[in-house]
Amino acid sequence: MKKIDLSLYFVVHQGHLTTDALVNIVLQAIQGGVTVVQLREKDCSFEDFCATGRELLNHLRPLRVPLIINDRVDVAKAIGADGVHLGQNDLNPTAARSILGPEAIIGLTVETFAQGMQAANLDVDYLGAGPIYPTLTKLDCGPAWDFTELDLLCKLSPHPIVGIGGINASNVSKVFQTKLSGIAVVSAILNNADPKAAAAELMHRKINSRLVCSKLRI
Ligand code: TZP
Ligand code: MG
Repeated sequence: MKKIDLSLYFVVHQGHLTTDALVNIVLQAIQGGVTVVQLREKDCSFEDFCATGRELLNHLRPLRVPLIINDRVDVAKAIGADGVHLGQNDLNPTAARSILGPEAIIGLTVETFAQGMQAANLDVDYLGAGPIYPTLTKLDCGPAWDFTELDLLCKLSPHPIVGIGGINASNVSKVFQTKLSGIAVVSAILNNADPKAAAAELMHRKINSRLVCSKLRI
């Protein structure tokens, strides 16, 4: 069984940043508590995606922080990334597993409770449930999750679940009243002038929220 700490999952894209600047932000965020990094590039050539991915890998491997590639199994395979994150319309997880092998971390997006339950028998390592809240970072996603359904899925699913979409310091405590294993964020860290402090604040609020829940036995 692969061990992956999903507590604070940072999804990044290069945008106008240089690769050095992106790496710098990621390293600061890791100092603040980020446990997994995903490289998510939507308009990027295979070569550029691989080049940025390799640079991140060079820095993340010594820190033992996994690098997940969004959508592109070919990129993940080419650079030897730790895994891939797949949407419902990407290559299916079974095919991805046969390409990447048993050690690869494979994540799958679920936008509905039904998709979450359908994933029960799939050979994936975690589910990404989103959006938790509406977000400007991804405009083409479905409606936000209902928290009661989300919590039920967390209880029934054999896979750990990460919540994504619109999560920030002001709502993370509420998000962690659910049974989610972790949260995934883009803008809450990437758009913050101090990525380390932003990550640390999210982790701090998670810990406090879980402490309150356990005291109240929620
Ligand atoms: N999938 C669902 S919402 C989302 C993705 C990739 C974007 C999350 O970005 P942010 O800035 O944390 O809302
Ligand atoms: Mg996708």
